[in-house]
Amino acid sequence: MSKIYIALGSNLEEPSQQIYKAINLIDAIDELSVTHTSSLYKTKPIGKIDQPDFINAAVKVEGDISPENLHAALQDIETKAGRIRMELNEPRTLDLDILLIDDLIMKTKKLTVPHPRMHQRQFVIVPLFEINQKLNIPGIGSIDEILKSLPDQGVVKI
Ligand code: PH2
Ligand code: MG
Ligand code: MG
Repeated sequence: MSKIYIALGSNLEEPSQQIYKAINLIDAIDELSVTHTSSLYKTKPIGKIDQPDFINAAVKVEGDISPENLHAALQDIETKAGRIRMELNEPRTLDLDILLIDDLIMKTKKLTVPHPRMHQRQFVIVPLFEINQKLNIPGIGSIDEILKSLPDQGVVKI
């Protein structure tokens, strides 16, 4: 049974509803169950800043699924939410990013685990810390050290 952490984000078309719906759809994936859900956070956009604020959250899921099938299943949910893939960091109805799969470190053309930018983003680390304060990010370090190292990026629990 793998322990998997997924980040959720939305800044278009009722973002909070997008996040709640996505959590239900992740739980509905045959091989997986959602075991922990963070609060929702209102967050300032990082990267391209002239876009609406985001709602972000994180979930822990357990189950047996290959990284490739998990990635495909999450992309399916993004597509169902009406996500149109444009440029990196554009506004989106739904973004589902695999953060961690156990202690796995992997890099393919489609997928890098741990997520390569997760430790730079308060909108990922704050919800993740809420659901597990003891996490270790393989190759990077403990989540409490990462959290302490991050500057304020405008992340507010709602
Ligand atoms: N996602 C991005 C880029 N910037 N900023 C916030 N606050 N939240 C996000 O989910 C986000 C972002 C690319 O995936
Ligand atoms: Mg993302
Ligand atoms: Mg993504």
